[in-house]
Amino acid sequence: GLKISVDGEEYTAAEDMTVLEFLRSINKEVPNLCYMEGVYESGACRVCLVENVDSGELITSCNTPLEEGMRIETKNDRVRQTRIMNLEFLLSNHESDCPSCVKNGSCELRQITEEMGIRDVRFSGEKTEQPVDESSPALRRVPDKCINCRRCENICSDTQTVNVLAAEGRGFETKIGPAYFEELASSPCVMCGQCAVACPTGAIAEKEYINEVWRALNDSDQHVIVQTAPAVRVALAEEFDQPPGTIATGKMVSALRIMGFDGVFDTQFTADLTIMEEGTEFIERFESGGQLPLFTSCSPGWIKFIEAFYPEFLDNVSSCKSPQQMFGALANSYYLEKENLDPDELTVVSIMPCTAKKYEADRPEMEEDVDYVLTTREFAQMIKQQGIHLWNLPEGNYDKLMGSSTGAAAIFGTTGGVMEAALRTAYELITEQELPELDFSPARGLSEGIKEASLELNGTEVNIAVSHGLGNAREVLEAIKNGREYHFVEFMSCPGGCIGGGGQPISRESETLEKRMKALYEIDREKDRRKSHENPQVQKLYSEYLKEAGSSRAHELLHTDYTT
Ligand code: HC1
Repeated sequence: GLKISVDGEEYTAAEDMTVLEFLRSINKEVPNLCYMEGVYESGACRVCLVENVDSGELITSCNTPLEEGMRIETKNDRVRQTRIMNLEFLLSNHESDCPSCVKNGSCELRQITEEMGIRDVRFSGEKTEQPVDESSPALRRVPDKCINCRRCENICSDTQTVNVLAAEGRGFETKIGPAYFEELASSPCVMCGQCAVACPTGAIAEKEYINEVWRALNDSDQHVIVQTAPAVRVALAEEFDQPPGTIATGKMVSALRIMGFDGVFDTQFTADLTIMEEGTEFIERFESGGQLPLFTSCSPGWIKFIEAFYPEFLDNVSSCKSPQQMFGALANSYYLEKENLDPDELTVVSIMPCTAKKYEADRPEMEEDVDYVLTTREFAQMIKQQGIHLWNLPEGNYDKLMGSSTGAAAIFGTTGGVMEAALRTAYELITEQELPELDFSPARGLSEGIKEASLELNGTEVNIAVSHGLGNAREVLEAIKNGREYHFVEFMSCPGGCIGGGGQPISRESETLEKRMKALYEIDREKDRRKSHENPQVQKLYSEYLKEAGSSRAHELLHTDYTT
């Protein structure tokens, strides 16, 4: 190990660490803004400074490697004063409308300013002035709140390989944004919202539709119904001081009823339906020599990505709408008929862990399906606005008609889940035998960005892959171009799948995704039925309304096509 001295005390350290990682390991937290654990360090914010006693220099701890014999001071007055000064520089060019900022509750700049005890900003000089960008249906950019930490750039360019957010200019003139400062809507932004999760301030966040939804709920002429995505129920509780992975399904349903929704439904119902349609599509392609591999289509950021960057693969994408859009289409047909409602009287709201779902609902080919999409964060806001104590509520139940789901649908919310759910059904439909083991472990887990497996279906070896994060999607597509043969591939835009969506509660803890994932597998395990084709309400929908999977009615309502 390395011999290191910190604030006059001797330590032995492991090799290959940065100074910041080491300081954290000995329980000395260092304030920082541009650093993202395990992902990114740039030294750009200069808030994590410590003193190298031997060189006399102040060094950025996040990107300086630990070296043998280093002597470090973390709390002398020079360190403290310089950190404060650097923060004041950032604050002097930051739009400080904190009380009304979308990130008020989760702003790291605000939190660090408080921790450092800054009560006065000594510098007031020139400020950069850039227009707010409202062009995107999913995201809103307020460049004057940007502190140039580059976290969004790193996520957008390195992790997602979308390369929309990047820095231009130097020094005071440095600005982060799409190339030539065009609007987000004219850029190839896929609206995954990973930038909004990464941003330590309110410089980029979801576009909110809270007021529109309150207006609909308060309009006595409107029948307002809501659907909730799988990953919301295992993250919402974090906004109410519960640990990640707390399952909030029943309390969430109760809150929605108190808020005044006329029907509370589950996107998991249409996730089961998606498996029926997509499974049927796979079997058709598989048995009749159709275009393979089949790519999943439920993650709208992924759809925008393939449309923008790999249009040559669009025939591989399943024609199934996502569960969100399938629900919207059924709400505006099946449900409308059952309830004897006029189309103008119905408002359909979705609660999603995803910012790109706002964009999906806005796509011209299916804009009739869903009216408003709220993120998990917006939903939590609304619960708080009504003074509802989520944790004191009883466990509510979804409405019957489109509220029941199997375990297969719950795991849609984590990477690998759609594949596992599809295999549970496809195996039984193709082989006409019962699947001996439901848990499909090769598709599970967060540590690998691309997971692969092979299984036998009626004597044919089927190769599958599961990819999460768009950089990994790019890698899979390049591999296919170079001859890799798969039959079925699941793609999710966000690292971790929907549990890590751009609309989820913001957490800087490394275990959060793991805990949300485990909670979804727990929901699956606890369900009486764990295969989509065994969902009785889905069976009823087919017998009453759609006839069979892949029918012309099903195609009309539940399938779509893509644009280049
Ligand atoms: Fe997802 Fe999906 S799982 S895309 O990750 O297929 O957003 O949660 O709702 O539509 O069901 C998101 C989650 C979600 C859809 C389903």
